[in-house]
Amino acid sequence: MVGNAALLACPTRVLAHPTRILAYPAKLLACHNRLLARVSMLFILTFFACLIPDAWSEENFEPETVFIPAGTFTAGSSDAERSLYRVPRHESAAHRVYLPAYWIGRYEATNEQYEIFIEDGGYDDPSYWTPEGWKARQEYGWSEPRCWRDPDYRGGRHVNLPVCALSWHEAQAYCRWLSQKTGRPYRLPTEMEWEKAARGEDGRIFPWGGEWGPNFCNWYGYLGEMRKKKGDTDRFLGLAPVGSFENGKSPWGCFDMAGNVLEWCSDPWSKDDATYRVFRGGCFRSNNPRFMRAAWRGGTYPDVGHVYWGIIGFRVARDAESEESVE
Ligand SMILES: [Ca+2]
Repeated sequence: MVGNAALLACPTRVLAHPTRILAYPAKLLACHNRLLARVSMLFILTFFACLIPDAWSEENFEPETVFIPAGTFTAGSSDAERSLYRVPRHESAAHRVYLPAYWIGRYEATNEQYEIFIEDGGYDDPSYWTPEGWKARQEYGWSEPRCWRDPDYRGGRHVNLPVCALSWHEAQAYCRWLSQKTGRPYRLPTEMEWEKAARGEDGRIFPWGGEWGPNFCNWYGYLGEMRKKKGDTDRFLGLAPVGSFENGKSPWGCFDMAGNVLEWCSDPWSKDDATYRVFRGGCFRSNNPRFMRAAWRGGTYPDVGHVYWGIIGFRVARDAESEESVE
C-alpha cells in the first residue's frame, strides 16, 4: 500500500487555495468570543489536516490497471490489412500468440502520476534508474521531462494529460519507483502485452473494431476537424486528457491505445538490434489511420524521447500473481 509519507511529500497541491482557507480563521480570531474562536480554529485545522491524504488518493497515486487473462490472441497484420494500410515489412504477419495473465494501465500515465514520482525524489534517485538510464540522465543534464514546463504541452501542469516527451529511461525509472512504493512489480509492457491489450483476441485492426473511425481517437485528423469548429479551442488541439474517447477503448477497456501519445514498450527493436526501443499506438500528430492500427510499431533510441516532438509517453504493466490468473 502507498505510505502516507510518500503522499505527504507533495504539499503544493494541498496549498493550492490558501487565501480563502486562511481568511476565515483570521476573522474568527478577531471575534469577541475567543474561546469559541479557538475551538472553531482547532476544528478547521483538524478538518483540513484530514483532507491532506484524501487530496492524494491511491487512485491517483497508483495507475488504474486492467486484468488481461491468460490466453492466445491474434497479433500482426492479415493480408487484407497489409494491403489496405500499406503495412511495412518490419511488422509481422498475422499469427497467434499465447501470453500468461497480466495487468496493464487502463490509461496512459499522467502528469499527475509522474509529478508524484518527481516530488518524491524518484527522478533524482539513481537507485530507481538503470545504470544506462542514470548515465544518460547525467550526460544530458535532465532534471525533469523535457516538456515539463512547456505550455504547448501544458507543461506537466494539466494533471489528466498524458506525461509526454519522455525517454525510455525516464519511463523505466518511474516504473521501478512505483514498484517500490506499492510492493507490486510494475514495468513497461512488452510489445505483445501492449498489442493484446489494444486489440483483444480477435485480430481486429483498431481497438474499437475492424473499421477506421476518425472520431474514435486523438489523431491529427481529429485535431484538424476540431479546429474547423468555430470557437472550440479547449479540446484536443494537441494532447487530450486520458480516457477522453469512450468509443475508442479496447475490448478490455483500455483507453487511448490508438492516438494521444505514443507508448514505450520494454522490447528492443528486434532480436538482432537492441539499439532502438519500441513504441506503439500512434499519436495526436499521426496523420494517417495506418499509424493508429494496433499492429503498428515504431522505435527510437531509448535516451531521446523528445525527438518526436514530445509525443512519447507510456502506460504501466505488471505480471499477474498466480492466484489472479485462476479464472
Ligand atoms: Ca496512446
